[in-house]
Amino acid sequence: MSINSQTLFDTPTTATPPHLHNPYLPFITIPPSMVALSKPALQHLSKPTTFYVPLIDLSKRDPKTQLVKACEEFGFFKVINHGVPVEIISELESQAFKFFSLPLPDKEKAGPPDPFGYGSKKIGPNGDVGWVEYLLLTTNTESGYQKFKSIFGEAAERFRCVVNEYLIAVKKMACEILEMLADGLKIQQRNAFSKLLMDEESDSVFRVNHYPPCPESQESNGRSLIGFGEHTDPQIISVLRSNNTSGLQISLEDGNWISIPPDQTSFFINVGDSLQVMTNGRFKSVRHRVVANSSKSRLSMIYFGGPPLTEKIAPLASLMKGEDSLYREFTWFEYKKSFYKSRLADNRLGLFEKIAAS
Ligand SMILES: O=C(O)CCC(=O)C(=O)O
Repeated sequence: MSINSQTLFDTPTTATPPHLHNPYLPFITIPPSMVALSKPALQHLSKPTTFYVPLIDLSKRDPKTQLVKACEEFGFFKVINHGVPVEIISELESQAFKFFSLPLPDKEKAGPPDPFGYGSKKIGPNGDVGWVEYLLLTTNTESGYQKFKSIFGEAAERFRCVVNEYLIAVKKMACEILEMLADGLKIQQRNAFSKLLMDEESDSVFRVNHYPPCPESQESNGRSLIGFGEHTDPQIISVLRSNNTSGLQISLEDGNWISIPPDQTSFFINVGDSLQVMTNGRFKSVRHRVVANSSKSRLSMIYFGGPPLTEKIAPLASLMKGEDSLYREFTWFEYKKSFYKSRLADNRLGLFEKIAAS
């Protein structure tokens, strides 16, 4: 069972300008539809149970069995000794903070996110909102950066270079993980998953989220606002790195929400819907969300490794061993079209499950 939107409630809170000195003044108007969690609900849902985030040390000789187990049990794990240079991560983070500290009208010149560019509060086209502002970029180098030239000037080029360096390193790590997973599943073709990210036409995206601090008491009567509503990632694999501000939560199979302690030196990996389908449900696409932090800014950077638009997504034959496919085949393009019509919290794979369709 996973938690549904009835355990959340809409907050008809209107703007209550809280802090005259709040550096995030443009954020103080809370849209009426912004979702908040009551304190008791949060405490109940984020039980400090005995859950430990699976920890994978990529410098160890053979973590494939651990990797497979983590993907089967939670669809979520943390990697250390990942080989992504700290300097690249720090530079990208500082460039991103620099961008988000610009006045709102300047940032808006890099918007709207149609689908790439700067966005604030609105997530997607179907009414989802969160206490977040973000940059959404394609991983195909050039497109999208024109929007930044007018505000970043010369710095736009440097920003593009740092994003590229970061993406090269993170994609390499993601592909290594996918290859170890294929090994762990005894798939002959080691690159069965990774080749989709390596493909020149790979439809991967990069997102930088900034969650300004959101003081609980005055803005929402002790309720904590949702920074990014619950959802699963549609692609194959997501690689998330954040600064040391908490907020990320994952949903366990029993519906409990677990807060994930931040760790700026590590990466967190999510299994996406497409990998769930390719493994015929053996790997779990993890449901997750972000709760706004009351005192500190959170900055997260996520690489979403996706397949080419024309790629057919279906369980790999070598994993079926006589089982029936749980999903009807679809192209990544069809899946994208379908999830762009949905809300964040919807069970978007549901439409492609064979049982649901019959
Ligand atoms: O910001 C985070 O930590 C996670 C955000 C997220 O889930 C997303 O952008 O899809």
